[in-house]
Amino acid sequence: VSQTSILEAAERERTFIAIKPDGVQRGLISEIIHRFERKGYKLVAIKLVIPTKEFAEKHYHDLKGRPFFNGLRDFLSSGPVVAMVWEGQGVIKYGRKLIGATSPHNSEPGTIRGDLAVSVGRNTIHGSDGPETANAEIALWFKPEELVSYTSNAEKWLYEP
Ligand code: IDP
Ligand code: MG
Repeated sequence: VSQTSILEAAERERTFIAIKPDGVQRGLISEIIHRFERKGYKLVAIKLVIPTKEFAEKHYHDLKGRPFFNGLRDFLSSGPVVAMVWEGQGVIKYGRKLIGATSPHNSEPGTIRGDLAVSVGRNTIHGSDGPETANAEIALWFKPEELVSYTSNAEKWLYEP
């Protein structure tokens, strides 16, 4: 067992979460971080960046060819983005639950997009959709040394030994 967590390595899952320019401009940074923090997930990396268009294309490479792709790329690079890595048991899948459906019209109340957004092109937040994309997106946005391993005091209360 690692010295930095009571969780087994396989349970120390990580996901990439980004607050998009609309979320930053609307003053929703703390609101969004709060939802991941209070759930019990651990923040292991965070920075504020304005992605270039080229970088935004890389991030959304799987959507190239879609009619909204250029608008999406231009929007992601239009202002500061809060890039983060969150860690915890099941964080990839449950992070997507906290975020809600892609279109805020379909997002349940209580989710981030359900509570805080109205339109699909301005849905405030990105979250990795699976283990492979999580790894790829973390590697795209962060250098390995920017990921901080530390013991969270809360872990012994969040997880059974
Ligand atoms: P996700 O963010 O829920 O994973 P994706 O299908 O990966 O959704 O699409 C990435 C982003 O592209 C969405 O968050 C949304 O902002 C935008 N997007 C997706 N579909 C549409 C659309 O039909 N019109 C405009 N923007 C869209
Ligand atoms: Mg996606």
